[in-house]
Amino acid sequence: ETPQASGPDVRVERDGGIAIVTIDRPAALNALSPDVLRALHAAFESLAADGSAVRGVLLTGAGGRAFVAGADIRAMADLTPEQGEESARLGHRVAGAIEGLAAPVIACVDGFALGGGLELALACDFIYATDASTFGQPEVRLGLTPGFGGTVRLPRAVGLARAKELIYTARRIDAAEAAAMGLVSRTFADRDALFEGARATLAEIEANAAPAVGIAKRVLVAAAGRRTDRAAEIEIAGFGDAFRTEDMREGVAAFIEKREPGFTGA
Ligand code: CO8
Repeated sequence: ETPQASGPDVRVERDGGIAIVTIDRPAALNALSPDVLRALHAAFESLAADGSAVRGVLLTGAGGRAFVAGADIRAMADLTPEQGEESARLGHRVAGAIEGLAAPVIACVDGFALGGGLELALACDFIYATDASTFGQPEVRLGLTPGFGGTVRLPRAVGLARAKELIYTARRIDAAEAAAMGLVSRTFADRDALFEGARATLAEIEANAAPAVGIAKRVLVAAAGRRTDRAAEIEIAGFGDAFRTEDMREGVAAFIEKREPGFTGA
């Protein structure tokens, strides 16, 4: 694994087509200060600039206790309403960079994923977690509201009623409960198993046509929350786009010729 971009709070390592982005601020349980958010944004922008060389991303937190324990509460204490909006906007820009990356991003949660931390995980394509992980939207206990996508993506993940219950109660739930409600896709006994499982999933994805995976992600992100007719149009356009790719010709030809496809990513 080779370090790629390194800041004080966010590390990016590359291992072949896989990038591992680590939020490394364990003394504050990886809380999202404005600096961390800017470094995350820069990390995902730099991965996007690498184009098709990046086939999958694992996003995680360092220190063994937290994925991310939320936005940095100390940094929010004295903000004006306008500055509060601006910090939420910065969070949304990070979510946009994650959702805008063609390659899938798996949130690898080992420990607390609270507030802005859960919202960051929700901006990823799906969430894998260790059994010891904890999830929640504790904002209202601080007099805050979710500001980094919690009211947008949490209802999509778990349904409106469960999202309301989690947000209004500020209740923390464990990985088993999070998995039962569909918030977490898979749970693992420990951190090693978590990364082994996440890498195995990325390898499964990597065997498929990269342009098709990228189009599917773009369509899924763009269609989320849209009216059926609009979502259908987005899907139809994406389906057409797949026909522009060499990998689509190769995948279909390989099926007809009863052989394994040789995808090139073109
Ligand atoms: N911000 C800043 N510092 C934090 C945060 C945080 N969110 N969470 C933990 N820390 C710090 C603690 O202050 C402590 O620092 P120190 O040692 O200097 O006192 C250190 O991390 C360790 O934390 P604890 O001693 O509290 O550890 P415990 O094991 O006792 O408790 C908890 C762990 C339960 C996770 C506890 O730390 C906690 O409740 N943290 C806050 C969780 C929270 O409320 N998060 C939501 C924040 S609000 C939010 O995320 C809004 C999102 C919208 C923002 C939009 C833009 C990003």
